[in-house]
Amino acid sequence: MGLGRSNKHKVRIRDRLEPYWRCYYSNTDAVIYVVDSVDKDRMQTSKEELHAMLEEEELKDAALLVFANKQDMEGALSSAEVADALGLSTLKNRQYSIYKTSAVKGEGLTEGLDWLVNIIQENKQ
Ligand SMILES: Nc1nc2c(ncn2[C@@H]2O[C@H](COP(=O)(O)OP(=O)(O)OP(=O)(O)O)[C@@H](O)[C@H]2O)c(=O)[nH]1
Ligand SMILES: [Mg+2]
Repeated sequence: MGLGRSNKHKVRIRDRLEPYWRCYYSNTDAVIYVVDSVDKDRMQTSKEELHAMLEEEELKDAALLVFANKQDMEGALSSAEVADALGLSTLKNRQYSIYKTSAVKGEGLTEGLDWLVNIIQENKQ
């Protein structure tokens, strides 16, 4: 939500919408999780929300693609640091990968999506 709202306001909206997220989980092959690599203060929250979401039964077989985004900005955590902050190595029975991206420069996105397309094709065979 990039509508210039305060964090407090956004958290309130999120708490209201969260119950509806799971309506969209069925028939999901993959989750693409975009992380602001500069927003260190919210990495822990981001970690908790990711792990909670992946506990959903309907996401049991979904591959996980993480974009460590905003790499063009000063102070961005590396993809290894984002992976560590999100606790990706603790994920069990999950196909996942992380790519560093800059959405504004258009970098890293195709690499990540190529990985995902391959995984999904392999899983369908
Ligand atoms: N420099 C840079 N800016 C980006 C990138 N991707 C998105 N943005 C910009 O980030 C702004 C939105 O910031 P976000 O952190 O996604 O959203 P937010 O408004 O902070 O809301 P939150 O979801 O609460 O973090 C927009 O102005 C985007 O253009 C990127 O890769 N690099
Ligand atoms: Mg932000």
